[in-house]
Amino acid sequence: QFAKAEDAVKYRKASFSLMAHHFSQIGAVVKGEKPFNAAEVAANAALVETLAKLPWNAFPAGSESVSDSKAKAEIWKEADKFKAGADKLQADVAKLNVAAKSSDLAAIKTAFGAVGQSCKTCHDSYKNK
Ligand code: ASC
Repeated sequence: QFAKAEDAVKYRKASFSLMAHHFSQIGAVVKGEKPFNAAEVAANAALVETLAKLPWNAFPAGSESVSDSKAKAEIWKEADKFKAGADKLQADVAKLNVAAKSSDLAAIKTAFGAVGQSCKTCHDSYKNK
């Protein structure tokens, strides 16, 4: 899929950046910094659900040693646990998307919190500061 390890790093960073952007758009609404526009939240949640599928094939063996990557070696040492975290995130963002489509702000807040926890759990184990 990637000719060079650097290309995989670029790809996974790009997908995480886009995901963070669209997730934080929902975050602004959840935190009351932006008015609740249901269609906008739904559009962002749909994008997050799609984007959350992308990074996981971009962690090929050998890409742990790229210098501008924050990925920890544990990703490759605990591949099953890393995959479980990726699957959990995708299940959580699917729920966020369902909540977003319902236009129920309380449900969106709950689902948003679960996704954020999923992000954090993986970052704590697998991402360098
Ligand atoms: C974000 C973002 C993350 C997660 C994480 C949640 O908006 O960019 O990495 O939420 O901070 O704990």
